[in-house]
Amino acid sequence: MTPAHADTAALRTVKSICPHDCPDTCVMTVNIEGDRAVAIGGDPDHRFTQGFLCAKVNRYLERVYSSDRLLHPLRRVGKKGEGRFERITWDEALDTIAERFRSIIEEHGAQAILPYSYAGNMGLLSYGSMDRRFFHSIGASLLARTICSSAGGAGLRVTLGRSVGFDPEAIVNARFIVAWGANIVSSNVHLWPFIEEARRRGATLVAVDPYRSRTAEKADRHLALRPGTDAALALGVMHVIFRDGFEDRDYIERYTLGADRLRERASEWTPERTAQTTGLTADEVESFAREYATAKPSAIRLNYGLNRHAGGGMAVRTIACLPALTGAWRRPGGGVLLSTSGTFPVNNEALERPDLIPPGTRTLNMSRLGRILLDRELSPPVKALFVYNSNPAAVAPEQEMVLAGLAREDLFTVVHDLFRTDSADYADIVLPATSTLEMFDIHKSYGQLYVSLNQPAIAPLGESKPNTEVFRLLAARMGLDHPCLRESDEEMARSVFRWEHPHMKGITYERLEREASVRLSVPESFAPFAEGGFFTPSGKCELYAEALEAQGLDPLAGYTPPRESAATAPDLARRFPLEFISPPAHHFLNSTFSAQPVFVQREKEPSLIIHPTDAAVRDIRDGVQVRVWNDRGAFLARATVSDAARPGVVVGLSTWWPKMCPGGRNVNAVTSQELTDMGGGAAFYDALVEVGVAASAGDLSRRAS
Ligand SMILES: Nc1nc2c(c(=O)[nH]1)N[C@H]1C(S)=C(S)[C@@H](COP(=O)(O)OP(=O)(O)OC[C@H]3O[C@@H](n4cnc5c(=O)[nH]c(N)nc54)[C@H](O)[C@@H]3O)O[C@H]1N2
Ligand SMILES: Nc1nc2c(c(=O)[nH]1)N[C@H]1C(S)=C(S)[C@@H](COP(=O)(O)OP(=O)(O)OC[C@H]3O[C@@H](n4cnc5c(=O)[nH]c(N)nc54)[C@H](O)[C@@H]3O)O[C@H]1N2
Ligand SMILES: [Mo]
Repeated sequence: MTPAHADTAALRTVKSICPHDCPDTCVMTVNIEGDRAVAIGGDPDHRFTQGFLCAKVNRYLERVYSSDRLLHPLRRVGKKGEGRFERITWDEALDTIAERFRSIIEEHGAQAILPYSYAGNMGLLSYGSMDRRFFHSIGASLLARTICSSAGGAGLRVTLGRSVGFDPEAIVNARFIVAWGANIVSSNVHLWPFIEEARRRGATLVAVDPYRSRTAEKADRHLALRPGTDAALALGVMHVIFRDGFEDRDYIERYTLGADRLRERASEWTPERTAQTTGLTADEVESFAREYATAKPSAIRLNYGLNRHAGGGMAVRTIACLPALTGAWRRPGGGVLLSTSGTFPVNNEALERPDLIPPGTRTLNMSRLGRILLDRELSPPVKALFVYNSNPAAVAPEQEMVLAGLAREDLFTVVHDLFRTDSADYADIVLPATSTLEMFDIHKSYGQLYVSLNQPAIAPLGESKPNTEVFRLLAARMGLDHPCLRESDEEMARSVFRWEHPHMKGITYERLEREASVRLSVPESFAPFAEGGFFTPSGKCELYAEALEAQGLDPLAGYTPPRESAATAPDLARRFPLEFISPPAHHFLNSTFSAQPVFVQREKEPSLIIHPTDAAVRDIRDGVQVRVWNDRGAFLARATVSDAARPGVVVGLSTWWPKMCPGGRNVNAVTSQELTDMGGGAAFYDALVEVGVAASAGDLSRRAS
């Protein structure tokens, strides 16, 4: 045995970066024996990861080495959706795709091709680099990536100017913390130790959530408001702030725009009116407002739960006005945090090459995939769909339409994934993807402030390939000759950031190679708007924003009610009286991990949490199978009768793979393709339903009697 060989056979530890759609972007330590990863953990030296991983990624090696992994390209031999395939070579797969793309371009034009991707892998290269360059070069339709955060992002940007918030590590300084539409324990668990530290120092934690989530359970108080009424609560808080003189006049005068108008609007939102709209009591509103306004500083951790409503953009915007009124931004740990991603100086122009987009190219909204695929007027129609980093058959709204669209015989579909998802079952060609341990990438984060480099820990399993390589190969196969289509991953990674930006001071590519993860060059106790400096056109926190006026929207922060609720759609609510929300299950991440046996075992089966009062009038006992339906569709679930759901609200934890659900449909059977007020986002949690005991197991159709 040569010494070199002895070396590789020995146990070594490398660092990898978790690429999943989560604010934490963890640094993992991976033990390798020979060519195999044998253990995984959180990097103890990383200040945000703090040596532990979440419930899901702790079991990551079971995912990497799963016998269900796709290891070579496949061609469909059965009917669409049936899931019967035969093995083919990469050459055959690439030739088939290139040939079909060419003939579709010839017959219908390149815009008949639609990429469909989201955040299955959040590495900057995997999320969007060579893929974008490729689709831009051929002139494919553009995809508006709206399925997650675009409403809240738009609301935040119009108010603060950028997706920037308080430094999450500084939350230890907060005296009052609001988890607002944020189930931190499940979906941002690495913030939790910082919150615990703040609580040890005396902070109070309040959860604002229609559902008693794991976070609400652990909080000091829980405000279980009606879904989609968050902005009303924020206005009620403002009412108390102005009425009782809790505002920071100096901060308001120097650093905000439109405070007088907002004060006037808030004056109408008495605690009584706020209580009526939100379903809270006036006392709850009063004491929440007082505590929020007088604790110094107060921190609001927003997450995307409250942006999945018709008024989601406005909800985030109105809440984001609060810290400017109380001056909470003055101190580290004060303010709001929805996303840190705007703190990273990413060079999107270099990465995605939008300059290659042919002028006039149309943009299609991913949150309307069902409509797009079934639209007979669309010209040109979508004739080819290339799905990667996403599982639309499970996660896109109005599932009946999505599946009917995917089942179209004249649609050519490619799916690139690690597993045979429901979406893959509808594909003509399935391509195997690498896991993060098998690839190279570079990362920012949307919930912390570290730049991270992921170097391959092990070789790709089977014939799997990373996203960048697939599009590099396809570009070559189609004879595209732009030099940017030949760049290596390392070349792209070297141009991913504006390295000269002050936040990158002292950070180099070589340093990332050595250290894997480095904190942005921002002060230790970082208070981004302590002295104003908002990124808006006026440089102020825009309580009143002319930019919105120009879009025909209400320029003043306010309240946009839900589209589907008893107050706003009384006729609909008579037929479908229950408000339905479908937040993430603790052991799933969207639909990633939803087929991994250990997590299926823990989540057991699709469930519907229903309040005892709502259950009683429907004769629903704990543990029976129920049917949940509206005019868009139906799904089946096991009833959990519990006051964890507030009266009038039912909760279906998501996202199961439809093919693993009884009846073959999941929560998205009843969600809608209507969009949010800002950002063209999906309004998953804006849905009225009715629930009844199911006729028989697996029967989706209406109850027989
Ligand atoms: N374990 C796990 N972690 C995840 C994810 C996952 O699926 N699983 N998803 C990742 C993704 S894609 C994202 S975008 C992020 C954020 O993902 P989010 O889906 O925002 O995750 P949560 O933080 O669980 O926030 C949802 C919370 O908002 C509540 N909610 C629903 N409607 C309303 C409302 O109208 N008002 C208020 N105040 N609350 C409401 C829900 O009951 C739930 O407890 O997390 C990421 N992290
Ligand atoms: N009802 C309801 N629906 C929802 C939500 C909800 O709360 N309720 N949440 C919404 C939100 S916030 C989001 S972000 C979307 C998420 O929607 P998606 O981004 O579609 O997320 P996933 O369902 O996790 O699917 C990601 C897929 O990418 C694959 N993948 C992972 N890494 C790679 C890679 O490197 N290359 C390739 N090619 N594939 C990879 C995974 O195996 C997985 O199958 O869902 C939305 N849908
Ligand atoms: Mo998301």
